[in-house]
Amino acid sequence: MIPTLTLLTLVACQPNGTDDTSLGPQDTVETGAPLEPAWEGERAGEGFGTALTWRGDGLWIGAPHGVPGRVYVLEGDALSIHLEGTGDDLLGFSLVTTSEDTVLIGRPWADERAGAIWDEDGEIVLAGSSSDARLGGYLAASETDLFATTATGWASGVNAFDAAARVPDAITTVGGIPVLGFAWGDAALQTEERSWGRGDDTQSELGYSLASGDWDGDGTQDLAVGAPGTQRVVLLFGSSESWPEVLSEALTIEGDSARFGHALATAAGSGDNADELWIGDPEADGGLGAVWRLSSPVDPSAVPTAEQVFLGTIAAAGFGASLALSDSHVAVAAVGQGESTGSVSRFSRPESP
Ligand SMILES: [Ca+2]
Repeated sequence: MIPTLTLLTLVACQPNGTDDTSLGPQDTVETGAPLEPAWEGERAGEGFGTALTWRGDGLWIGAPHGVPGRVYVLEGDALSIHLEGTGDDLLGFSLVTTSEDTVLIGRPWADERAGAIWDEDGEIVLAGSSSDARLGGYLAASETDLFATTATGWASGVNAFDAAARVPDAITTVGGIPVLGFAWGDAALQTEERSWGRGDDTQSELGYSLASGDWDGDGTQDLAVGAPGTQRVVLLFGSSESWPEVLSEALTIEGDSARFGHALATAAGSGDNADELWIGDPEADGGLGAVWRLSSPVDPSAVPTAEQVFLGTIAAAGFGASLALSDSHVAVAAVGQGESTGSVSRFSRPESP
């Protein structure tokens, strides 16, 4: 029996509904000049930028919705096709860079939707157990293990976890523990030992996006959970006990844009021990899309502020649908809709405020 805890009870004691919790209108910060306007995909509707990951100075870009799926690599100013899948396989729907600096690639519709994980040479690292297993929709890497979502949970080498829920919308690891996010249904978050409900707010899409990092710089990993349906991001702070057995704090950050929290990304902090949390909304500002950064380190006893760092320039392009941070750069995808090719912008990473 999995104990269930409602997140809303966790956040109910936090300051809420005051001016301090609202981002309010903000100007774009002029600290991150784009190195180039953008790089575009080659095929209409291929979903260029659906997934992004950095390895060193190279940016890996998934374009899963073309047939076949494709992975591009941007090195310097040169964009090249690195891998193509076979058929309608969604190659590149997910990407992750491991602690050993290898890039792994999800291919969730491969082989009658059994799914597979490829290494960067197109060799199979892990394959789905049966048709419709959909292995590899999303990927997460801990220091030692790779976790891939399946149609009902996650798989990792010989281990698998069936959450008996819908197809997960997100996965991350916190302190080595895999956490699944579900935007709909009773459970918003689930680990092997515990699940968190979404309470009465059934439209919040709490669990749509996840990111882990040490937001307060206390040496213990924390979790950020996006709720873009209600323009919120919830922070769960780990304790010195093993996560997630004890949650010392929960904070809710409220945005005033359309889908604040749609995308989350972690950036290793500069100058202190805390990580930075970056937040994307592809529908912000009348459809231009925007990207925010939380002030760092976060004080768990106060609602953190978020500054808008980048603002999209093309309506309905979906700028901010996905994000990836390296030590020196920020990549932001405008995945686009319909027949759009999608594009990815690369920015110098602004100094921490
Ligand atoms: Ca922490």
